[in-house]
Amino acid sequence: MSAPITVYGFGSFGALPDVSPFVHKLENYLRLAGLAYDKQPGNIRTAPRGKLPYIEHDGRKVPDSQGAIRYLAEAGLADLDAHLDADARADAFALRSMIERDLYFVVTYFRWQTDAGWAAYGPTIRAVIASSGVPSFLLGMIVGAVRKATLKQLFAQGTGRMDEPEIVAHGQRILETLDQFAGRRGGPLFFGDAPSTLDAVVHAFVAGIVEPPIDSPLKAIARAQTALMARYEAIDARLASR
Ligand SMILES: N[C@@H](CCC(=O)N[C@@H](CS)C(=O)NCC(=O)O)C(=O)O
Repeated sequence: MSAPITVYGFGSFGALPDVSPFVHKLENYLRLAGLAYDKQPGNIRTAPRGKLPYIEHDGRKVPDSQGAIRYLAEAGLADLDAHLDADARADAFALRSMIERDLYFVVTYFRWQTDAGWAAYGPTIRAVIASSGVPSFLLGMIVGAVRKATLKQLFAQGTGRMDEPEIVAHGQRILETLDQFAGRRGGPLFFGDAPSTLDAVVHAFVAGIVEPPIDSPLKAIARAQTALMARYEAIDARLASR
């Protein structure tokens, strides 16, 4: 029997297993691969790369959702992408990059920067930070500092310098591109009947847009992408059966 796997994340957000789509992706991957895991609250100050998620397995700490997925394949524990040919791998890499390095910041903007987003999301971040043991008299200050640091990242990355219509248009372009690709191959999942890493990624990020009680224009745009939503529902059903 293999050593247990522990996933370090932040904590749930309503129906989502974690506030972070990267933690959600990794949990999706493990569930789709049928690998049991334990979930623990992580600490970004002691996390191997100062970010969550990371996993612990067999005495090793492995940072980064994709790093953990690569490690699981190299350790012979699971490789959900073994069935992909070179063409599918190229598509999957391009789409994952677009989601994780572009759509992520659009989603971040609508959670952390807009007044409506922060009104809905801020209390969850406050609860996550409170559960890490921050004394209540410091809580407001720490939450404010974390929000400020996140907005600084958004500005440094570039999304924070765009005006809102540009951000919406960019998010729409990404969701429409995903919809195009979703309809390109036979379903029910992105690359046929067997799940892949891209299914885990798409599910986590689409869920992060359509499920939370955050009123952003992205929600209606995502819901209008029928091929993408069909894939999302199929992955969701697959996850529910695990
Ligand atoms: N490439 C990383 C990204 C992880 C990431 O950006 N995590 C964010 C939360 S969504 C984080 O830990 N942020 C803490 C910080 O930047 O201080 C992965 O795939 O795991």
